[in-house]
Amino acid sequence: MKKLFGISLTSLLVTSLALAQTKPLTEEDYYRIITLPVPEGVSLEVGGLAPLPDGRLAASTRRGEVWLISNPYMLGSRVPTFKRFAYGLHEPLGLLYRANKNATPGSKEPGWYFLCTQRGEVTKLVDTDGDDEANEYRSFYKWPLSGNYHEYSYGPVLLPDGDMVITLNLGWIGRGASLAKWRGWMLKLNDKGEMTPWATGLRSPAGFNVLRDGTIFYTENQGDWVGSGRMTHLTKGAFAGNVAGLRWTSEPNSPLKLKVDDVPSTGKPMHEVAKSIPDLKVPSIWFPHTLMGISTSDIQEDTTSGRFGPFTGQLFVGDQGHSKIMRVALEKVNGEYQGACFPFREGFQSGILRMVWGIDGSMFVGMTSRGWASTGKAPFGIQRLVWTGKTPFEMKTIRSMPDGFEVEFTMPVDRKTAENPGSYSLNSFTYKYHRTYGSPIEDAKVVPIRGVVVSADGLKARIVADTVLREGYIHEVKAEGVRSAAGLPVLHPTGYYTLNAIAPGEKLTIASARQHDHSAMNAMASATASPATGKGKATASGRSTAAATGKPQAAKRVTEQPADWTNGPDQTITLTTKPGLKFDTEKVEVKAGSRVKWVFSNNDDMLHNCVIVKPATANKVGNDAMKLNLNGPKMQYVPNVSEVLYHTNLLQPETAEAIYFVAPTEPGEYQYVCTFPGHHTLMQGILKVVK
Ligand SMILES: [Cu+2]
Repeated sequence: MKKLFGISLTSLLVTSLALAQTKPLTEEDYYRIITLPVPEGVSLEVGGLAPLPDGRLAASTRRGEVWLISNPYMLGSRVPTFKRFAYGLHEPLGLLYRANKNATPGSKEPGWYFLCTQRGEVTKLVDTDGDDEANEYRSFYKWPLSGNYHEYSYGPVLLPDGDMVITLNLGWIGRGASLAKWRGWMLKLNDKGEMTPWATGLRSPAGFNVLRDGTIFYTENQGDWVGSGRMTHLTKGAFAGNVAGLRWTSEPNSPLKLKVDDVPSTGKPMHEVAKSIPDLKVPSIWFPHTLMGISTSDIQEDTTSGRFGPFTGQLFVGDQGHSKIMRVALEKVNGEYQGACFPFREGFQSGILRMVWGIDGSMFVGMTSRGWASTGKAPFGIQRLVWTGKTPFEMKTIRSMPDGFEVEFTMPVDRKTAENPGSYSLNSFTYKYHRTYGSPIEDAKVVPIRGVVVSADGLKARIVADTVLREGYIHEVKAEGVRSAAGLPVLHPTGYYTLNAIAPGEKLTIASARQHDHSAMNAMASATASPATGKGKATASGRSTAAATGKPQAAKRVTEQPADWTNGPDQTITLTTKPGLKFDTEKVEVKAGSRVKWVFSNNDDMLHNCVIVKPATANKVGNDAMKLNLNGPKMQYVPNVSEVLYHTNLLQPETAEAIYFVAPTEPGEYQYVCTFPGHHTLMQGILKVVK
């Protein structure tokens, strides 16, 4: 009787829990985005953000202005007010507030000033008369420019010893190029404006920061010599991978001597190549392209002592193209940083370039989309990210173990699901290191799981692999089946651990659970289709099978003129690209049933494809492409769905491809679209088929 009662009480509890969870919790329940209203006429394309100790926030813009924003916290429901502090600057992509050491009580010295980085110099902006407008623009440190449009300059970032660092973007001439001195470098500046070259191998170093312990990290975007987004620890003399900056290593003050010709473009993984090039610094974190974002930006260490939630000491990394923020948990193994990245918060209004802490431990996020598209549709803006006080159920961190990984959760787990190896999956893969733009996912393998041991406090799960893990590889760790003690699924059940070195220590003795086949299948399924649990309906089985084979559909991409087209094509259409994620032509007309030669020429500085789809399906197909996950690159981001009629492959910058097809016989407004993740909403056109 007692037992029966116990059971019914349990089932009652389960029922009420299930009821309480009919509306699944989302990121919004834990971190709220608050939009700062921007006055009419202010183009707040944020290049730099600097919080002032008095609670104001300063923003430098790509239009060359610096704005002082009062009450950015919108206290008392009051709107923030904007005051223009400086103008006429050349695309300042960084802003630093500095207290003036010479301002003693009673002196006429202003108490503070800004340093901002224009394309060609770091400039000191001083308001000498206290009216909140700069009346001195003093050159602090200068460098030459070639005039190439891609020569962005960023910083400065203050180091704990009072020195500063800046970074100089490579120019773009169909590949990254260092056309003027120190392009592709991080430079260190002291208080007097004296420069020491610090590190090179940089390509597009918009995001860099220093941790409290003085460690300098920078983030890199996919490109030539960069298989995917990544974050690298820049020690003095480090070479981070792109060869263009090595042009300047013969300069007497260069901290390294490595030359361009010393770095072979073999396509072997970076960690392999690094074995024979000691200066080559492998990243601490890889952000797998499109799975974690597409263009990394700013880095911020959580120094809020818990005011921003349970991730104190971890890093947040912005993403321009996906308008989102990722989270990074680092650890040191054999004296070097490595660790895991996780999704954190998406849904910002524009492309994220800057993130800074407000005085209340909330985060200001500065955005701009110009020149690059982003998921957020606004052209610019500032939003504030505020923790609601609720702790999300997350994988807080992943640690390397001699025989697998240890996942630490933010809250105690439900033991039954957490101890089941079927609740997890592990995959490993790497990228090519070569002069080509980007890389497919290389050498992917499912890692079988031998067993899982949950700690006594229910906060940690040790996942023991049934094989030796591969050093240098990225490991995808999924915990989709795990529930918290309160029954919640993991808010973001996927993390990517960059396993440069396997941590030393004791291995666990666990008898093999003979789960291999089962867990391997789970892993494949979750890598190819939408998540088995949570959002998204299961996809048709035919599609996931095709996706698993990873083969593009040959008949939809014919690259040689068919033999029976003896008179050639009836029509040749040539399309190219425009900056800002556009095709150069937005409407093309062909005759129904005619023979078409379709030439797509990618003259942009990033990867694109061209996919011809049925009327009104471009957005649907674009979304399908995003869901290809680990299989996306090898499928050219072309989903195997009936809406896709014809397509090119994913094209490298400065390459072209011609495809041949017979136009649909049914007239209508068909569409062409680039399905590279993040592009499809902007990069579309109409293919009008007429009788
Ligand atoms: Cu594209």
